[in-house]
Amino acid sequence: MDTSKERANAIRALAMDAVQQANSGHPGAPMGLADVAEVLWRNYLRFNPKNPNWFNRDRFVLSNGHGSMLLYAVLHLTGYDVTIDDIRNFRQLHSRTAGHPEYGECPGIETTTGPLGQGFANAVGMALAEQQLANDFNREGFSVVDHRTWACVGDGCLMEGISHEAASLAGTLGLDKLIVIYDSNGISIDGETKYWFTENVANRFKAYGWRVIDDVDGHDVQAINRAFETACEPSDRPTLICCTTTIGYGAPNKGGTAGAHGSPLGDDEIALVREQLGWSHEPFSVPDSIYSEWDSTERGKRLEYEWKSLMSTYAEAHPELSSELVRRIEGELPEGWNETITEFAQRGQTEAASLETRKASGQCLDVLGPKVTELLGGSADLTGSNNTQWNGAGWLWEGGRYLNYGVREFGMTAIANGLSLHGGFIPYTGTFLVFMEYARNAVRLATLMGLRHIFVYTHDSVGLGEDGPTHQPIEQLTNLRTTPNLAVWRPCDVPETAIAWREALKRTDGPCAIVLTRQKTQPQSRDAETFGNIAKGGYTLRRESSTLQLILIATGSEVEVAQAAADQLEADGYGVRVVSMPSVDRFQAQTVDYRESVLPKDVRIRIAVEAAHPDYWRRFVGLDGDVVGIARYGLSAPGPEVMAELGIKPENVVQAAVNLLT
Ligand SMILES: Cc1ncc(C[n+]2csc(CCOP(=O)(O)OP(=O)(O)O)c2C)c(N)n1
Ligand SMILES: [Mg+2]
Repeated sequence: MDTSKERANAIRALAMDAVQQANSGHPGAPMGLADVAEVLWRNYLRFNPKNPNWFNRDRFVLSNGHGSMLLYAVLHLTGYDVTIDDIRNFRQLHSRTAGHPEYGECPGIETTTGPLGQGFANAVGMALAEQQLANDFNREGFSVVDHRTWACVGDGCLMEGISHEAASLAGTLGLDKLIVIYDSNGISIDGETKYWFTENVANRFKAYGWRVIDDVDGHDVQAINRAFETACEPSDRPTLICCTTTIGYGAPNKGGTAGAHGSPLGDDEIALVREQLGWSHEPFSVPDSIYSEWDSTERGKRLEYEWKSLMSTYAEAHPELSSELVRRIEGELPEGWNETITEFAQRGQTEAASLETRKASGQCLDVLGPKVTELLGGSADLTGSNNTQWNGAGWLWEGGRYLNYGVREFGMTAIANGLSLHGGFIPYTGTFLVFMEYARNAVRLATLMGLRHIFVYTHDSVGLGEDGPTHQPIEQLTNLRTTPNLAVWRPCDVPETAIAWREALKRTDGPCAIVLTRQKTQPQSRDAETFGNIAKGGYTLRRESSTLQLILIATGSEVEVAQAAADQLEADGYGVRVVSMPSVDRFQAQTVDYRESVLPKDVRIRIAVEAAHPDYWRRFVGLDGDVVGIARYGLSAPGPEVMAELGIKPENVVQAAVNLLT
């Protein structure tokens, strides 16, 4: 028998047997893609199974992540630290071979791609990272950053809107080392896609400016080889390879049908597959001869060794560039960055001025941008509104370090996740807070994967004014704050904004959302100790002048509302404290003693003030407190009028306080 078929059959058998054993999973895609994978991993993909993080490896993203058994099987066969027991434990509690290829749990998994289409965009980000690093660091004779990014996508990925966003931008950016393999099997969960997915995919990608290699028989090894050969020839465009495959290839009854997509084939059908493929081995048993043909450890070692040798001569020829590249690869921030932004925060304190926090954020970027070269920013066509382009950043299209993502929030966020996953960059991405929802699932995946990625969300409340309720966020802050592993900051003035940026950059195990106003906010005065407490996420901004009776908790633009209410209440003889809480998650991470010092348990009369949905704050104000918030959609009018009309004003806070105090 043709040995490549045998090697592919090893994937098929592992996939169908693991899914059968788990009684859960997707055998169809791995069985359909096995021939393509066999050619790719053995002949084209450059990787080192013994060092999955080798920086110059080719990246491979399985965007149709339900086919995870394809990946687990190939990682196992090529020599990664994925054992046959890992395969046996597919989808079991705490196993490394999780339901979808979850990032960080199994060596060789480049990203988490359960949600269809996002892997495509992640791959675009990875290819962009490679392109930009190559531009910055490669020198004559030293192509130290030089790898391809491969992605496999299914019908589902290409139906998803995000694939349109990401493919469109990838075409424009000319990501020539991006190669996407389309698993065209005409099947998705509901059955034959001819009833709901009929566009000409090849022409669609040609229209995006891609090189398209069409009509490749995904079960003909020669044809696949030829297609990959062509895809690796130099081009100025990304490449799409359309492979026609049979889902569940080898299964006589279920193959070619949705029945092979997402459930075990069943013992009878599996027996027939063994017969049809001529694979007589027991489940989870692969002959040594096939293992040794798959084994890529020697080749991988050699590839990495060659790169390391190149890096050491590069270090001699270009010592500064080389140490900068190594720093970037290791994800270490440059010396002095922290001092720079802290000084800026201090200056913001002493030279207090009324300013939009989005502009304060722009000023932070002005000081950080030139120094922190790994920052790669962009906005979904709201650059001037988000204040995300620092002075001198330059547009990416003219060789600068600022990317116009276009009006593509979801694509932007997932592409930037890819930049982060690749390494060498810390991306930040801007849009209006309300349009975070367009990007929502990519935000979620950034947190799930623990990525360094800073989300800049401006126009953070009804205070944005005339654009009206479609643009005025209400429930979004709660959404962000209840997202696990997301740091959220909603600063009230320049110093808080600068500290938010500092803390966001310090994070290495997850993303951060910085939520900013469109409108000006008043500067708050702080002594040195109070200033130092900003980084604790919540702190006493204003101390009561007599026995503490009431605590006002506020964030962002409502801190000044709370302050004005406190002026009035103090004048009326009440002891009122104002707590600024720019980051709830950060505050919650403080010691019990610290939290008690800010919010003493026995002070039960508390009012939270925030121009957003009130429910979130109940956890801090309890049943004896109150929230001045907004539980309806906004209104179109000048910002201050909308705020007042919806009750975000000092008089209302005073009234709520009096109600509770008397
Ligand atoms: C965003 C998103 N929507 C829905 C799903 C559920 N889902 C998983 S696979 C699938 C069908 C995918 O079809 P295709 O990509 O053609 O995969 P194939 O059946 O060919 O393996 C769906 C709807 C998902 N994982 N992600
Ligand atoms: Mg399909």
